[in-house]
Amino acid sequence: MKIILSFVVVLLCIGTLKAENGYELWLRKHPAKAVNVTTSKQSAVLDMAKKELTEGWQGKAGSTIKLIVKADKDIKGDGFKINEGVIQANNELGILYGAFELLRRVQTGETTDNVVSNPSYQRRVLNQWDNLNGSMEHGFGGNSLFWHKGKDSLTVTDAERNRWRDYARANASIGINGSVIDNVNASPMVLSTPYLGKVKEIAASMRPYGVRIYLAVNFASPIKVGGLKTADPLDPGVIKWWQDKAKEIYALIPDFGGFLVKANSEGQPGPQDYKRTHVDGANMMADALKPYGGIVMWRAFVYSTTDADRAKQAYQEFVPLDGKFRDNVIIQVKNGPVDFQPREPFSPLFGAMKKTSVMPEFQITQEYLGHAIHLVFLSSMWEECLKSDTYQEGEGSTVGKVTDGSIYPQKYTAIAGVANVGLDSSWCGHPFAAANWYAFGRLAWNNTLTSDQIAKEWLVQTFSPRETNETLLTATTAWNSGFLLPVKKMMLQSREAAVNYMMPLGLHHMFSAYEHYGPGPWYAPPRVRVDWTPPYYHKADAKGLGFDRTKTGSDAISQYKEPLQSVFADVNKTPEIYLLWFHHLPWDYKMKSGRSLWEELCYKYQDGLTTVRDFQKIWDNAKPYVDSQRFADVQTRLMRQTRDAQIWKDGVLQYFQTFNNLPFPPDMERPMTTLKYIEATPPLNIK
Ligand code: GCW
Repeated sequence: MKIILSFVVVLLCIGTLKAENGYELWLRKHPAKAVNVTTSKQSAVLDMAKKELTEGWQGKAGSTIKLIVKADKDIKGDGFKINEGVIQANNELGILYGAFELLRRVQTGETTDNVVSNPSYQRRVLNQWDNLNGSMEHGFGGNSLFWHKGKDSLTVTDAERNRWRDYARANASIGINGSVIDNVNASPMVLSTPYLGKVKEIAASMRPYGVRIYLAVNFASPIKVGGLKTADPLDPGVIKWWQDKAKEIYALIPDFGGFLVKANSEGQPGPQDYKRTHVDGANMMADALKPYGGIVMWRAFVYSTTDADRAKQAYQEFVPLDGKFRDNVIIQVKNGPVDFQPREPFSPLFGAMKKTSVMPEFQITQEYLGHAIHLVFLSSMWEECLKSDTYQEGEGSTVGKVTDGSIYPQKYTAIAGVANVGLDSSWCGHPFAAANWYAFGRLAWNNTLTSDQIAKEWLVQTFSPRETNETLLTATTAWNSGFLLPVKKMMLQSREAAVNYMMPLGLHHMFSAYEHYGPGPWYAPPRVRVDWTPPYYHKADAKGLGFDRTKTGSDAISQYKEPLQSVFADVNKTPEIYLLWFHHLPWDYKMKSGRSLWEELCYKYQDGLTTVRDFQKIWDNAKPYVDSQRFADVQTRLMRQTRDAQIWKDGVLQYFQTFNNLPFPPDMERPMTTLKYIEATPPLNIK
């Protein structure tokens, strides 16, 4: 009987699932139940919390919820407590976060009593790589939300204000409280007075949701905008220029967050242009912002061709500067030592700078993970990084703990995510890419959450049936087993699948030069700097494969604290997921599975491809539970992902065969296209 009922209910659902474009994200409206929300006082933020609860309540009809702003020793920063219908926080923003959490808990069926929730990081910041002409660097969710070209580029419309408010609301719902609204490859123009006028407008739209504005700034701004002859950080004129600029900004935007700086990196100007150090540059800006409580997020993403191993350079440059930065400078470090690859070990800078605030930088936009075409849930990758043990202060000194203030005293703690959000109606392009935005926010709030939990929360909020009447609730069992469990499993497998079909076993940076999408392990034109070409990283030759980073090679392993150094030094102890990151090994090297390295590689690629093919089946089976628009959208993208996984496998393996001349294992699927064809085909991501 139950089964029949579930079936009927599913059929009912199918009939009523209206097309959705994804604009509502994880905040989809359901018919609300009656609720009585009381507040200890009146304010704009509390009114918003009240509105969210009243319009989104799905708990018991007639419940009462009290919102109380009152300090409590268990509540830190903008954290909150939820217990027996009361949300308590130190400040109003905490109440807003508590309201979103309560709604989520009701929806996901989690406890709503005895909840104490404090943020892992004080500053939870998106980095928009938005250019002032409206394009986005590696953005796949459409053009910039903030900037566009044309003579009206600085006039602000109501439609824009509404969109910014919706963006801020989505961020607030997951605890994100900051946004850097321009690209780290920054245009000096953003600091010009007309542009600051627009920044003021953007800040005003986001302020009610507690999302502060930050700007990425160009180090040469005093020359380009100020008309000075130099940008030398020790020059009194330059110092004064930044002080005046800070004063101008804070007069417009009193809660301005601060600056993000990419200096002396990939051709950007910086203090080294004047024979000064990162400390000179960062401290000069920090001093200018200090009177107003602003911070400087100074990126450690630096490398040049002078060292034989790019993976070592950030550490080499920054560790000697430890302890010299002002307390309102935070060094922003990418999760891995090279560059947002599908898999890297954690950056050795984490935990190594003991007297300086350090913040992780993750990449939400899928520059190296299939753009908005591949379904890849990045939470697994960030969880892996945050839980990696640096051993810097003994066992348990995870990346999470050495950056969130629990091991080292840091005046400011922060975390950044390079955003995947743009003007598309679905915000991020791929419907599942929104899960990565969501996951970043949730991990920034609680860096010990599991990806399993995050995937579940996101799926329930993003796809659960909107109906809430009793009969339809009996659909839950069918929905759980027919949709939630298989689709969650797919999400949780997706990052490993991408690693497998792109670059398994510690391989990295094997992308084609075109937009870092398809395979290009062969790409090495004579005049391109070597550290921008894949052979620099995979080092394939007739004998073997991989980058020797042990003592016999670049010795990058010496940047890791014991016992990790010894683990990575020893090929038998190195986890196989990092094998070719640390070692150059013969093609016939015996793997733990008993296979040779070559065979294992073949099977990994095969595994990645097969897993993605299975994703197509999982998604097709989920059809009854998804509206037609989102269903078809994901289905089409999965088709392309599967084709691309095939091309990755065929391209990379046939390329390696040109070195090793080895046959494919007997039971492995044969390629569908020749290497020659793949090399000559235009980049995969171009339709
Ligand atoms: O991964 C590289 C990207 C660049 C980016 C750079 C960075 C914004 O290919 O486009 O520039 O990293 O993080 O600064």
